[in-house]
Amino acid sequence: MMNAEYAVQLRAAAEFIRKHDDFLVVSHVQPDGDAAGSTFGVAWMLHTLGKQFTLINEGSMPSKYLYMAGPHPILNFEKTPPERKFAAVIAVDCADFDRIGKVSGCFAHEFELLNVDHHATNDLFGAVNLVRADAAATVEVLYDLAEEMGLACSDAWNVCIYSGLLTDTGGFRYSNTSPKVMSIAADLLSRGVQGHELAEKLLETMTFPQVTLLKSSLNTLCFAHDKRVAWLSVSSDQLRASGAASEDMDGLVNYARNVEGVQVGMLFKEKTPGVVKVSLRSGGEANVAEIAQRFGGGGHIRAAGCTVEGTLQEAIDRVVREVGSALG
Ligand SMILES: [Mn+2]
Repeated sequence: MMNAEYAVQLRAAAEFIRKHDDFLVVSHVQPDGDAAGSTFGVAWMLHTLGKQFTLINEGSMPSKYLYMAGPHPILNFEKTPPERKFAAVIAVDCADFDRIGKVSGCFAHEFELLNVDHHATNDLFGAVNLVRADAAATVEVLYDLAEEMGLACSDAWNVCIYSGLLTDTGGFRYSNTSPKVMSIAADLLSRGVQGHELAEKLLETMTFPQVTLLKSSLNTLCFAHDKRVAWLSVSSDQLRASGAASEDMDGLVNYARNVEGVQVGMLFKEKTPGVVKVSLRSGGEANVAEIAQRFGGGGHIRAAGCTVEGTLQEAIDRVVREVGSALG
């Protein structure tokens, strides 16, 4: 079932793409699999339509996603900012304008922006907005758009869409794994996508620095409050010694949260001496957004974050005490 408002958005988005040539396509800073899949997915759609386009992100696109790029290079704005401005912009997987980061510096004075996203908090910052909050991923919205435009999509595009679905649903495990997600995935598989290869590449394979970091961070696993609270920590020395990048810390917090009986799992990351970033995950009833707010942070009920000043141990002591009092 498609609501009438979304049908209007789809028509407007299709019209936006048809009427412009020469697009700038951008996703958010620190792109994930859905950001990458939707950036390159849009590129393949524009390629099929014979349009001009340039792909730019604020930082570098992680190399593990570049198999989706085909012949389309993606510029790193910080290293090679373009010398020209763009009047037609397509932003993908960005909940608000700030997520675009510095790339907005190459928008023309009077730019028109198509905002394609699936975040419930999207503030509709585009001239045209194509936002469906019950979509599991931005690539799911692109699938709708390709259908609306009657585009015959390439094998490479199918791979982009499947990759975004796979990563934003955690391998078809999270609560956003709807019947629609599974039917799109089934369609893509029937058109030849090798799902097991993408799962291996995106979800299973760990680099040597990642596994080194995992090994050293698991050594820090601690429990408190009747093992209802668990945490890991990563000092800046540990991160450096492993050779891992900061995005390699992303999934570590789950090792604390996934322990049976744990209600709040946390990861303490020393960013610079005296500054500690804390990721909080709730395994059940606990509202971690509320706990993060006590330290000036925020987030969702089951996933939140904050930044605490002090040494790693001081931050751990303060936050673990607060979590204990929140759990009662
Ligand atoms: Mn997404």
